[in-house]
Amino acid sequence: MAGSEVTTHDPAGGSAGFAGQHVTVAGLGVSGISAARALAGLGARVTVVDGGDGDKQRAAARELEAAGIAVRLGDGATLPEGTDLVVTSPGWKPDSPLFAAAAAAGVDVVGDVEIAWRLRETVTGAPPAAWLAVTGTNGKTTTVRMLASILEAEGLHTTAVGNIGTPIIDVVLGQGKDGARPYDVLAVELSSYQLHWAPSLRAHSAAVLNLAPDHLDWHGSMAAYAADKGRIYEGNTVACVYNVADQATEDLVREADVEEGCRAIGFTLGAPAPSQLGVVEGLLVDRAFVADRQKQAQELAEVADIAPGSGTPAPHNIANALAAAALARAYGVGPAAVRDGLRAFHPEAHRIQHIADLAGVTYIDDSKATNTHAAEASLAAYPHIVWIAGGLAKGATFDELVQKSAARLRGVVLIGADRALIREALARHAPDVPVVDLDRTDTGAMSEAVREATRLAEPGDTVLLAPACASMDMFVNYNKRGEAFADAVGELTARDH
Ligand code: UMA
Repeated sequence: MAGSEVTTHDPAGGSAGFAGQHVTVAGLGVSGISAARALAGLGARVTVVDGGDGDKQRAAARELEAAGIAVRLGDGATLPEGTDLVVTSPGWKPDSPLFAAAAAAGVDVVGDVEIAWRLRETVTGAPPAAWLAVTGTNGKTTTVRMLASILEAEGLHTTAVGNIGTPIIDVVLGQGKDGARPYDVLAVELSSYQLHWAPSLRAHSAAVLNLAPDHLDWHGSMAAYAADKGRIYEGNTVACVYNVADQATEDLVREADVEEGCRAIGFTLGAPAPSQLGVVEGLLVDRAFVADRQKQAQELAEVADIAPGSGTPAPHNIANALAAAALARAYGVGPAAVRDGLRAFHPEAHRIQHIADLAGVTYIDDSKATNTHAAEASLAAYPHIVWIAGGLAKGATFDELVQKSAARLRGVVLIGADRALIREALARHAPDVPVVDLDRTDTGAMSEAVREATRLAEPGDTVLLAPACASMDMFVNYNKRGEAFADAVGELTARDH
């Protein structure tokens, strides 16, 4: 390794090799702030650089400067003099000029996940918590939350960390502080960005849920994106969990260099083959972690145990539950805890969230479906749908999504800046489906969309907000878009039905 060498074995929370090092942290967001504070706490001389110079960055900069950390705003390209190591935030693209400067100076660039991984053995002196890692284009957050719920049901001390929003360095360094019980195991959500910058990560077990084109502007190609996702399997010790329905995930397992004895475990919505988890007559069944997988199967839970109270689970959430169960079983969790953990799990807001049943019509908020892959999973979950779609397309095309979903569509209400792209795909592949095209982006637009959708719906139908687009043309974020949908459903009167 050029530049800096970080020692990992450093019992009782020493400097872990960072003392006296000049570390440049790229990015003053959630991960950058966490990394900067942690490294300064370990005795490193830290400079944070950020290309932005807005109010948010200035406020964060003042706080870090008060803690003795140098911050340079408005220049994310120049490498500070004397840098020994660059620790980047995940959002920074590999071709950023800062990294070209680092390469020219022979300085390593790693991410905050890499630092957390290297530090994990230095903190309590006890064996570090195992990492059960999850990636995939969609479903990561749900799956790690399900996994954490299952691990908790087993009585293990755990938490969900990583891309989910809790910086992993904070959790690793916070271990055992103030007498707190150290974590037994962590449920780690990893994005392709984080995986790219974490070369020495070796999880206990890991899952890739699915693989569809996303973030191609960051990675440069689908092959590069897949390769970064596949890093999650590198060095796994017990299980590489893949999606039987998504060959690309199994290919990544095949290409991975794992520890001797590590097994490939599939999950499927069908009946499981040996070394798979699957579904048989409404039951989640394990044919992988049993004494004789040729002859035996272990019942884990009923499908209805997945977040009861949130309606019938959508197929992709059954798949997420199977992936979470596979990782938990790889860690040695018993069947009862899988059932109890899935029962205790509550879906996050705006992810296939059941809002109301009114006059026989079900209203579902999947505002989180900001890309076509997520919307496709959501549309596959209901037989007769009035679909509310549109927003910012981010360069996506909609033909495949419309083709696959056309037979389920009772009607479509289009909103947002790029709605013409969806309208044209509908004209090509679903010309008989009625379409309402709402040419307004004011705050009342969602109310009108919900009223129009209700007009198109018949009893037994689902009105589904699954925009397949980002929200920022009309809303602050997808949360606000989902809230506007729920408010609009709340405003419906008997007259609307
Ligand atoms: N910046 C630059 N130059 C650049 C890029 C960014 O100066 O070229 C600066 C920005 O001005 C900003 C900071 O860097 O101040 C932001 O860094 P970041 O984009 O890496 O974001 P963080 O706030 O550190 O949050 C990151 C993850 N963000 C991304 O991967 C884009 C969060 O995932 C994650 O929760 C958090 O770390 C903690 O681990 C969010 C996400 O959208 C939820 N992830 C993507 C996804 O899920 O699809 C991958």
